[in-house]
Amino acid sequence: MYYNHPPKFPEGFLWGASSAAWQVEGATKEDGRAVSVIDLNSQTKKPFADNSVASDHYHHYKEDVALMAECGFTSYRFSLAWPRIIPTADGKVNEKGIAFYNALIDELVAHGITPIVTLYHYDLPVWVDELGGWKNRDTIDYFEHYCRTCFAAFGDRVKYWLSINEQNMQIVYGDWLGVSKGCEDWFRDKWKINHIMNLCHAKAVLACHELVEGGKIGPVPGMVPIYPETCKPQDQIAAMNMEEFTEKIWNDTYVFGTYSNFVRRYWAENDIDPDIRPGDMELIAKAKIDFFGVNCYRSNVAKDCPPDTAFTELQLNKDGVKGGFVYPQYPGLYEQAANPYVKTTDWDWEIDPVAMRYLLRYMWDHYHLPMVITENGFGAHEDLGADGKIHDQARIDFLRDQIYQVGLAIEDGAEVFGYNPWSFTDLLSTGNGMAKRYGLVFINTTDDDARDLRRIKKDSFSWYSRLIQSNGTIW
Ligand code: BGP
Repeated sequence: MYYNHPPKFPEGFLWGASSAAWQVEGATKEDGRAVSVIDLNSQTKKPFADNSVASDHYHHYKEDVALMAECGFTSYRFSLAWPRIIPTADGKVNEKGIAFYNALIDELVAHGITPIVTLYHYDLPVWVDELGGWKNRDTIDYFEHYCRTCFAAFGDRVKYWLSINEQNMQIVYGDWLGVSKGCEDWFRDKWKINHIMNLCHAKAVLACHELVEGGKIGPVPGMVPIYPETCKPQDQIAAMNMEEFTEKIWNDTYVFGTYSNFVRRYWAENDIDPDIRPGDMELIAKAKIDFFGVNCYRSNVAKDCPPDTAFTELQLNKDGVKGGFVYPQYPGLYEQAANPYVKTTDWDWEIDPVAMRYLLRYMWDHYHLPMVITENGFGAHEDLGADGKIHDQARIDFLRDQIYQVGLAIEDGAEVFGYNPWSFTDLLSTGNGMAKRYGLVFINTTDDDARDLRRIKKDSFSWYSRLIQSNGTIW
């Protein structure tokens, strides 16, 4: 529907930004933090990025929160590091880890900023991995102990919790995110791992409702809205297949507490046993989520891929030179294709604000649950200009157009209570270190040179601040 007025955001809408512990904190060897698998995994990527420094938020958190307050934030979405809180296999709580997050949360609350806290954002402690990691059902108990520790320590001030960041992407991109390490038959093993993750998620939901008074919790799917390439009927089925295999299977289980007929048929056809044991489905069904955290950066296109098509493996653009992405072909399921109607970033990510409106309406129509945007943003090559500043007009354009579409989705009836783009400060990209920056605040550091880690507000910081002050009415 077209409206004859700009969209309006509800009073009390949460405006903030987002981060994850291993990408922003640094201090990986300080105050008892253990090593995580993502520390090791990211060191295999190029350019090499040293997680031990990252944005050094661990030592700059007060300055960072002061900047958030200056920008006008009313929320901040960040993650807790499991290896900082439970660094050893004996399950002993690291009080210095608790103290750091207590200080951060207190600082946020003192500035009127609502914390939105992710329990797990890829940083599996190496000690858990050595005991079998996501392949081992004991991990469910380790994870529950970690979650209960967090709820008990921070639940008096943190009321919005997020369970697992992008479980779907961890399964879809198992190799890229290091989850498939050690699996002999990833094609089948991933469904066992996924089931264990679903049980971990369920334990977190139940423990949150038990331990946190007034606590709300939801998952964080990584969402990429999918269009059929044409109105050819087979393209529509291909788009539905892609939607199932990249996101819908996960969301349906979170909300309906079952595995859909679609995925059960797929498992049967492909001789896949996800190792569902007695009591598992009852546990999953009991864990009712309160809302969805939604990560969305781009959109995709799918087209028909008949069974006699050759298999082509997906290749991510890993260096930020346009054209590096290889569209995959999955015979009998779907093929991915380029979208001639949208522009792309240097990493070939589609710049598609309308996808945001489509996604929020799609999620609302399917699940009727409130949503908070936990990630959305523009990754770019950036460094200080001759004037010592960052003029990131492209990011301002990106955010403005995306936020406008969030507003339209709200006008359309979707319940959305906050917007937290990725990211507040520059931080390590999952695969590209500091070479791919997302922040509203520049961090003066690079992959090769730690520099002085100075915080420098980009043009987008001032623009976003004005937008927040107007509750989303300046364009
Ligand atoms: C999401 C992750 C984030 C973040 C973001 C951007 O999928 O939850 O951790 O990294 O993607 O991705 P990248 O850093 O690869 O550009």
